Amino acid sequence: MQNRPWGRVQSGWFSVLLAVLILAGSHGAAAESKKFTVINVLLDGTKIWLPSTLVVQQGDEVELTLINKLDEPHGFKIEDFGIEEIVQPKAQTTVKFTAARPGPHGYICHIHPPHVGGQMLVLNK
Ligand SMILES: [Cu+2]
Repeated sequence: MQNRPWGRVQSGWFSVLLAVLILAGSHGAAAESKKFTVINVLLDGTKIWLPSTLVVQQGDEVELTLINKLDEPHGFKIEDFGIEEIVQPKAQTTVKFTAARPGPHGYICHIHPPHVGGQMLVLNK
């Protein structure tokens, strides 16, 4: 009679432990999906895509939501990944790609050279 509750508790913990191990295993093995929001703002008279640095792991599936808060179209280009978008005023767009190549990959507004961009840093797996 008294062994039954113990049996239940132990198998309960075992299930939790098993689930944690399975989750931990899949977490480490599969490429992750990384989502970021990148916003175009005017700061002291300078147009800037923020944040200025994004960090991902090589092989990650990257999803960027590009938001343009300003009154004219702006570009977002990551040449190394073949990304070249125009984001309309007060609008947003989403781009998806795989961060296949490690290293720093700059992003710019390709229609306004003074417009400040940033970099996506892809870490080696
Ligand atoms: Cu621009």
